[in-house]
Amino acid sequence: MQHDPDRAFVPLNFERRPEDEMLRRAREFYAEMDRRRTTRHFSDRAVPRELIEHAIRTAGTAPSGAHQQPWTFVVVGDAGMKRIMREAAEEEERANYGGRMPPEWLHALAPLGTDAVKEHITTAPWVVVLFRQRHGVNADGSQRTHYYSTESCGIAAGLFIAAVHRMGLATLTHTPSPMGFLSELLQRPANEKPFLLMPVGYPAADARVPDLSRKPLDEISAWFE
Ligand code: IYR
Repeated sequence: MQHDPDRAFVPLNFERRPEDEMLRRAREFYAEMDRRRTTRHFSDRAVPRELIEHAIRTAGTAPSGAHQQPWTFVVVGDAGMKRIMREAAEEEERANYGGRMPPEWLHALAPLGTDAVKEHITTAPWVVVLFRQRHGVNADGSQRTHYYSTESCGIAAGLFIAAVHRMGLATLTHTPSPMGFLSELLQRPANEKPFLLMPVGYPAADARVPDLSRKPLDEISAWFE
């Protein structure tokens, strides 16, 4: 590696723990994350802005290609903007559910109970739209390549979802398709592409989730020991 001697390195601030404590923490974190569920049913109860700020800060700790941090989190709490976003998303989704998605896709979605109605966009107090910066823009307006921006944004989204769950709120990963209308509505620059829309709030008192189970460890891993 070509190490640039002018770039500072600092000691890693790493906390060593006894193995029994590591195992306890690993179990506790898994148990907490395994309680996370995606629900489509949100309460309109207000959520302090500071909580969303913290979820975004946590997402921003994600590793990224060449540490380029190729993400912008656009946060919408404005009721009028949420209504316009919902209308635009529902228009696209009506086309999707009404024939643009092939039968195989509709069949795969059937157990999740999704449809073209996107009530969560107007009900949840906050809608966070994660934009992926396809490339950076230098001070002179020229383009700077961003490496692995899709993977980077996926990791950041995962941390955002974990942060939201950990603080006691719910979110939903929604990918209205196509999503281009969000760039225009939210006035994003041309280098940014909408990646994921995540309403954040309390689940509704009568929130329901599909009766799903998760694949066990042996189905999601392969080991060479
Ligand atoms: N974008 C549509 C369809 C949809 C697709 C997948 I893959 C899902 O897991 C859920 C929905 C929608 O948001 O309804």
